[in-house]
Amino acid sequence: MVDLKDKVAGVQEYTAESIQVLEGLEAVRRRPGMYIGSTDQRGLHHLVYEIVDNAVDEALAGYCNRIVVTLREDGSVQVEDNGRGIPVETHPVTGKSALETVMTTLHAGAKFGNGAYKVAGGLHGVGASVVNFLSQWFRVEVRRNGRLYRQEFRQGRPTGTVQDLGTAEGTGTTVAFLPDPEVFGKADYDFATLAERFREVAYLVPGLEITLADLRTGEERTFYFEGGVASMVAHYNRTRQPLHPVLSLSRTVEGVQVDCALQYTDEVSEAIFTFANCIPTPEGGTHLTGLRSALTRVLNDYARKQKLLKDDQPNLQGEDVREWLTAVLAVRLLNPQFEGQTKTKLGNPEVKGIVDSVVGEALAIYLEDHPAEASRIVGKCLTAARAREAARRAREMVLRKNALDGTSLPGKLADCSERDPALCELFIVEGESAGGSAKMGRDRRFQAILPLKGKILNVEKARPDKVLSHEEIRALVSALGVGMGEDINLSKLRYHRIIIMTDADVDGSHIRTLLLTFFFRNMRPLITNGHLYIAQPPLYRIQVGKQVEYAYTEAQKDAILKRLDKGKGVVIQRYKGLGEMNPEQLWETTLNPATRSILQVTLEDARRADELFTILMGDQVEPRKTFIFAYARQVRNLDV
Ligand code: 0RA
Repeated sequence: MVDLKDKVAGVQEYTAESIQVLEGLEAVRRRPGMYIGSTDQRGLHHLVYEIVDNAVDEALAGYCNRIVVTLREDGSVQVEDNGRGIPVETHPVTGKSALETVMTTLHAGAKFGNGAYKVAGGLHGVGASVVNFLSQWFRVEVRRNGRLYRQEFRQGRPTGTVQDLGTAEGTGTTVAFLPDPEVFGKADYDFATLAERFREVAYLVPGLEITLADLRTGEERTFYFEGGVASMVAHYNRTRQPLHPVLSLSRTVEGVQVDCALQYTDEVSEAIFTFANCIPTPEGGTHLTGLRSALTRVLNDYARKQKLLKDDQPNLQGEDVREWLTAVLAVRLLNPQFEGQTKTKLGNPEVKGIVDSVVGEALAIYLEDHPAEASRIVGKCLTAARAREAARRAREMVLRKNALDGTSLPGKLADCSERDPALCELFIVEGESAGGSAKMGRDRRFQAILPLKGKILNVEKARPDKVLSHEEIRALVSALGVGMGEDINLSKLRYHRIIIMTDADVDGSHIRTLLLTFFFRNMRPLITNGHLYIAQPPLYRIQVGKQVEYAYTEAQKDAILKRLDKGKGVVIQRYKGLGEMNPEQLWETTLNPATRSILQVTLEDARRADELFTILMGDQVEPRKTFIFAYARQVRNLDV
């Protein structure tokens, strides 16, 4: 913080106001970037816009129709307008002229304008004083009351009061300034950039003529458009084939002036340019939201009413009604709120509804009155909707293909470390808890685990055409890496043994049936090449003392019990599901190649599963129970 007392000491004649003025000046010179964004070429252009915008305000107020901007050899800029002239009369309280106050007080414009400046522009509204503060020299000449006045400044400080230079004709203001080389270095303006902005302003203020003259190069451009935003749309579309004449409207509702022009063309490229008080709003805001909402609503209403959109067709979406559109939307309001990253987004909430209703009404009337044009426009929107749908489907295909090609492995897969597929096994495990045990119990060097959610097979999802929409099945396909159907590529198979491991109950056999059917229909070569197996977990655990044995069938259980001495106290545990086994038991009984038994699936097995699938879909319970043991060939103690 600056200590005011230190500053004021010994300068007793300073008033409170003059201290404030000095503070503003010093703040701006210390941190110019805070006020004009940067001190490069953009900042330099910003200075020019700031002064021009003041003249534009005078034009918007209806008092000025000509502005001449001159870039001079020495790097200085002159902005001349034919408005009323900035007041030079002395203010009774401050004892200063309005001119000096505006040029030496931060944000004076708003305070000073008070109604006279009804719609204040100013790119960021920092005011002419900032330009003055950042200029080596700054000179204002005013023609007013039949006389010519002048006041000059150096680095923001007046070198004297307003001088009366004698009689003069007309009215107007001429500001000339040299951006301070201490701040900006050598002034380097870009003619094209400045010209584009002035072209824009000329569209937005119809009837205003703006000339940009560059004395360094001799270049000169003059912009003048009577047609306003409609001219802007026509200009933008000059290389396109329009579907109808430019539709434009200008209305003021509740103090908000809305100027909008739009035209559909046969070229796909949404182009909507929005402005608030002549300032571009590339970040959009409430005015743009209102316009978009009106377009979508009115075009849908019209298309429905005219039966161009059938009852069973979904509504046109926002993007559909903008795809072929060029539009300019300019609003003017008293207190614009600029928001967003770069303060180029209009925030005033009331503007949305106003733009929506004003534009909606005009568009609805236009469509009603011009049926031929209307059907051309709606036709384009429908085309856009169809294209959007087609694009969505194509995108889905690509994503699905990508998800299935094995380049991206599913997150739930616990892969093995071995990279030789001939040595690798994939266990497809039913249920989260069994999946957990399997992950812990496996030999992670060559055994991978893919857990499937328990309720994988409900009848609806098992419908053949829906199977692939099942996330679990997609995970399986991408884990295997071979693709499916006609594109199947066995050389990409990531595991040479694929082992289905499900509970020995109805749900388990249900899931096996689904998986077998799926493999039969979509990956048959996996079966014919002997890659597909079914794990066989034990049904019983039989313990006598420290001796433990497992039985995989009822007959086995009986044989074991017969062999054992029953007097010692036999403990028999019946496994109802894989989840009841801890990791060690699972390894011992079902995973360990040295001790487990697995069943190799034959094509005939799968074919019958496929047949059975239909039965299962028919909800017959009985065949499910016995199905798997009926036609799977048992392979015991298969060596790795
Ligand atoms: C407010 C009041 C009056 C003139 C202006 C603003 C004005 C400001 C600028 C800035 C650049 N050129 C300008 N031209 C005019 C005068 C009001 C009156 O005369 O009654």
